[in-house]
Amino acid sequence: MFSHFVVFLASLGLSKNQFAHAEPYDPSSHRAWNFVNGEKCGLQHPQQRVFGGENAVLGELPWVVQIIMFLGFPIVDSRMRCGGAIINKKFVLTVAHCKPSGKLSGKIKAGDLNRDYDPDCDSNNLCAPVVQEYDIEEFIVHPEHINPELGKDIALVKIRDEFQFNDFVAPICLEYGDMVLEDHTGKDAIFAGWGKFRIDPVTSMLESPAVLQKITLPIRDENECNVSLSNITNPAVRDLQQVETLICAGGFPDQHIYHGDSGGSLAVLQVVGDDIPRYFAVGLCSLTFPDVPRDTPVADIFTRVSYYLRWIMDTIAQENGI
Ligand SMILES: *[C@@H]1O[C@H](CO)[C@@H](O)[C@H](O)[C@H]1NC(C)=O
Ligand SMILES: CC(=O)N[C@H]1CO[C@H](CO)[C@@H](O)[C@@H]1O
Repeated sequence: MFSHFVVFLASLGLSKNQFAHAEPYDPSSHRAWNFVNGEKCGLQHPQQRVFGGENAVLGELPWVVQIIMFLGFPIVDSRMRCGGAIINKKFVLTVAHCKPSGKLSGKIKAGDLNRDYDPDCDSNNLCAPVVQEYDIEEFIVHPEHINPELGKDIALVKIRDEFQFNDFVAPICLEYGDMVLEDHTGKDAIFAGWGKFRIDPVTSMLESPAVLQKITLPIRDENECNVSLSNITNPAVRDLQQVETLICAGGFPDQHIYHGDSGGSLAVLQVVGDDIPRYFAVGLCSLTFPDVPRDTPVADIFTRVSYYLRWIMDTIAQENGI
């Protein structure tokens, strides 16, 4: 599963004090609050339990979407594919470096499980509705984003039309209240994507899965994040990082994330008050290290969503004219 966008900037001409100090933000009193965290956010609707294995099942991760790039025709190179998470009927949360550039255009696909079949059916012959595909109306990148190695790697994708919510297409929740102050260290998070996921033993080529893959990744502490940052090759870029705006996860030998998973969300199951447990988007896959040898694993770097909640809410408010 995966992503990797290491961009070398020869000279940046930036210094650390040019970045405004960011802080986590509680969005629950924002004027756009009723546009997110709908009644059905962060719930799983598994149609059938599967024990063991990494294949996701129908309805298990209904917020997961693919961002497919087109150059007239769909691009098959997994480095040109990304993931994202539905947060309401019009918006997907992803990373800025997934924005289609040049002559590329993008589309959003929701409600998919096995890319080779549509509709997807389980072994009991229970089928999901057909996959929903939408044109992108606007790909809104965080205004201070320059490149993924510098952080602020976050974006909102506004689709034309609206997602039709059902058990297989539904939003993830955004953190609110005291949750935005938690660093989540030590918790298990789930991550899912159709990125490259294994090396074919015969051809030694990296293979992409047909079925959405899920993986449980432990959230690491800040020190582990610093170790990951130390693996960024360009020192000028590395030293400008603000570790508190990142969240690091995984990095054990069998937990590599590969090309094609950028933008996917790291989801943590939380209970707030007397509500039922729901999945919340705490991170977005930004920088991974697929070339680091597996015996010196390095945790993958995600954008910490809680630092950008004010921007997310302001953008949704603006797009809704409120
Ligand atoms: C991580 O690095 C930053 C910047 O160098 C530093 O301020 C912070 O104390 C480090 N954190 C840990 C846990 O070592
Ligand atoms: C490939 C690479 O640079 N790996 C380094 C990542 O950072 C750790 C800790 O600083 C080093 O031990 C690795 O060699």
